[in-house]
Amino acid sequence: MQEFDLVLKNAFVNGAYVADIGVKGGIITALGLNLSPTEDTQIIDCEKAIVTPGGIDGHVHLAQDQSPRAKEAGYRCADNVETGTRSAVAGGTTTVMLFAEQSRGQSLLEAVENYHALVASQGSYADYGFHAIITDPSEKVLQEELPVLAQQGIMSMKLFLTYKHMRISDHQFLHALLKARELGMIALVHAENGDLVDFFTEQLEARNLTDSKYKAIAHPSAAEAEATNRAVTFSTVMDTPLLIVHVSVPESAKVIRKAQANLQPIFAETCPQYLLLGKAKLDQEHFCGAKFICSPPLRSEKKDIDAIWRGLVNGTFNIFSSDHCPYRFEDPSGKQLGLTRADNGNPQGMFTKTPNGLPGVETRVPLLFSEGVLRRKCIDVKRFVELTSENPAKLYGMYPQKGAIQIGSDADLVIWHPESFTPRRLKHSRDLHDNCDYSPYEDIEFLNWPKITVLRGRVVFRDGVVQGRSGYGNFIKRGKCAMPVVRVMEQEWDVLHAAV
Ligand code: DUC
Ligand code: ZN
Ligand code: ZN
Repeated sequence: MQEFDLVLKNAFVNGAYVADIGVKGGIITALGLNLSPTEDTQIIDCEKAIVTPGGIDGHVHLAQDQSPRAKEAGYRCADNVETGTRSAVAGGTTTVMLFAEQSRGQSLLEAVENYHALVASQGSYADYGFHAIITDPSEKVLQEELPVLAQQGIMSMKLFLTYKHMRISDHQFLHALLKARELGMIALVHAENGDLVDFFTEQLEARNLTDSKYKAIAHPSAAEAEATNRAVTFSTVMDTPLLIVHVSVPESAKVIRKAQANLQPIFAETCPQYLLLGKAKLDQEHFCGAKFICSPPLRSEKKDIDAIWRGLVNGTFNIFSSDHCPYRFEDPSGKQLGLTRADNGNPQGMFTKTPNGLPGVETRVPLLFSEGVLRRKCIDVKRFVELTSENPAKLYGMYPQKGAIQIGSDADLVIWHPESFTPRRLKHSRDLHDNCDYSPYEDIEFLNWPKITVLRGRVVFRDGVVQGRSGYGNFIKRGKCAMPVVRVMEQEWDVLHAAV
């Protein structure tokens, strides 16, 4: 007889069928009716509540204040690895993709080693992988260091087309994509035209228009659409799959949709803030707009937000990530860095000095379940699972170890409340487990929330309380992107290889 450490009885698996889920050694080993527990088996009766695979957040910044640049600016991230991953599991996310950031001139391998050491010192509640942020794609980094990272299972790089201290030139971008193609890595691109943003920022500053609401004007939609178009063009020329991260406006979604219709290898991510928060959030008294400063900024009206929702429904967006990057509001090293005094002594916001980013790793999965599946009913559970777990697992080379409720997959599971859940408005201090001091989503009434989160067979969150300690989370060694793409078998420039 098969033995189990854990059996989830009466699970409404992915909202599709009711079955028991048997778990042994952290792995799903059986799916069936009336699985028999033994004496030592832990049993959880799901009472036909929906059970989905543990969420995978493809975009999480934790302890991103270690770089010389962040130190110089005096930024302090609200979350380290321990608090950020504690928050993740409390919101049904069992795997987070973190960013190991290379400073210019630094070895990429050293940046990754440092980040490994940081995570080890703090311990993670969730499983995790790293994207390597490349700010200095030197010959050594691309030819010697990246292949080592690929062997270590770090199969993704993030490239920036904006931010003075991070952006790479088009020439460097092409080199990085060429290497990504060779190693089977996926490139994530922050697509904003840095010169356009810098130009408008300077113009606004010269006119003393620096309050939080001007952040939206400093980053015109065209800056995102132009850089997206460039990234799409380069990806196609290089025949290398690429993901545009945090797409925020319909103009870029349109570019992406057209490329996808053409079967170009383009994937796209959007985030809760671009579906649920509009430009009015930046225009609030008492510097409160600073709580909503992020890049790309919130600058949409309702009709544009609706267009982003449509992209989520029609498949333009493949993954839904948080871009969790929290700074406390009441912290002189957090959002308050952007509060200065005008010449007349009145308080004045300075969006250029306000750290960019919003918290959201805990609310991501419940928000999409509540808003997308239950309130708007514009996506079903299947699509919800694709966006929050299955596609990130495929894109980042973890499928089917992660992102699936299948025999052989890690037993990473979220048990939702049965229908008896009472809708409730979120209160940061009562409900969330991060180390920030606010949530951008406090106005929203949640129609459900994960009741239990299981990571590799262990209950890590139950009825509002995180269980156990940090340190159970493992580093996940990843393989190649498993999202289907149509490759162009022969490029004209393949002659370059032939000539070597
Ligand atoms: N924008 C980013 O690109 N990353 C972190 C936070 C933010 O607002
Ligand atoms: Zn970014
Ligand atoms: Zn980010």
